[in-house]
Amino acid sequence: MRTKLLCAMAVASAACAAVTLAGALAETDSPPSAVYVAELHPLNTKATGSETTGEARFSITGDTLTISVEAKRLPSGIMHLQHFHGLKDHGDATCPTAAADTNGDGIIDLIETEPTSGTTMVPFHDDPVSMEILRDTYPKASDEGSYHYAKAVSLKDLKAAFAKAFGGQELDLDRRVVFIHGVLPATKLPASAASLGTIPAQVTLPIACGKIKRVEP
Ligand SMILES: [Cu+2]
Repeated sequence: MRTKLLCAMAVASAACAAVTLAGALAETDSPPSAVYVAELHPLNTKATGSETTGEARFSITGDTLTISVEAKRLPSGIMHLQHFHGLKDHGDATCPTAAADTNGDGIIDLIETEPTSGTTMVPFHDDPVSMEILRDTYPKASDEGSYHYAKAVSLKDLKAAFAKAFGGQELDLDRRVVFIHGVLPATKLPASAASLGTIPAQVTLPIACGKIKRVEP
């Protein structure tokens, strides 16, 4: 910004051109070394009443992993849990299909996602490195039912926290899936809709899922 202002005041000066060039080089100097993307597709649309979609993006530059999630058509005005899930045995996690509804209650609840998608691994809230799943700092959908989440973390710190929590496993982003959870508290769900511990099924109900794929380089 400052460079632009100075340049505007000293058009065509050689010093200005040099500064501008240096700035441009610095910007192109460090492209991300890897980018992973998950296209999020709706799940449990009968319960949500909306087709939640979005994109989760993982961009690595040096030691910085930037996690961002754009989501729309969410149940509005409430916080939504979001994580990547994965299999603990180095397997390749996939998003659940209709076949995951093994009890046939018309809902794919969190527990029914486990055979294909594994367990809850890394949370996307204000402190992913904490690995704490229960927090009140997940993004909240606007009244229009959308949110944008972005968080930069130290890749080294996240890898260490992950290895500690999951028996030395690597992050292996392209073997994971991203889930967004949560419907309005008043949403009627069958009593058979299972959840984690005492958390209401409305909080953990999966509403969108996407397989993480490496897109760059
Ligand atoms: Cu999750």
